[in-house]
Amino acid sequence: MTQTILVLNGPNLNLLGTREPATYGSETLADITELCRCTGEANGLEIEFFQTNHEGELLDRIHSARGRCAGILINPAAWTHTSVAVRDALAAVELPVIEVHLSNVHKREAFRHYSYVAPIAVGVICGLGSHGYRLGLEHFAHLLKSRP
Ligand code: CA2
Repeated sequence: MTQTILVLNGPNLNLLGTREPATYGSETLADITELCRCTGEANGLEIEFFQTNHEGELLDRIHSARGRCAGILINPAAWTHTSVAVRDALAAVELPVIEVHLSNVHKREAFRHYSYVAPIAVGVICGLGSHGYRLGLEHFAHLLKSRP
């Protein structure tokens, strides 16, 4: 049976490729969606991709993964640094979570150095641009293969 990974993207990531290319690169969110689909296909994973600018919608989508998806790859964007609700929702669904950021948040403003999500994540990838999404999905494939 094909396992599904939910790939979630938080606020303003729909603007990728239109502004701030020095920080976030020139790829659009559609390019990243395609990259995730190709990586999923190459690794036997089904990919469900979702972006929202509304925190409640993200919470509902996280809840919908429980018992249905094998893991969550998430770029929570600004909510990384502000949202206890996103962290609690991720913890509640009891699925492995990988946090990803396009930019190296540790090279940036101090308020980006803390993540509410990182303590409940399997791992965090940052600063590798869209390649981080690929690496995160490949790691899920590896994790799921080594499960009993
Ligand atoms: O580096 C990342 O992936 C971030 O999650 C991106 C967030 C930022 O708040 C995090 O600290 C790090 C911001 C996403 C905003 O994306 C934009 C894209 C193009 C133009 C403007 C914003």
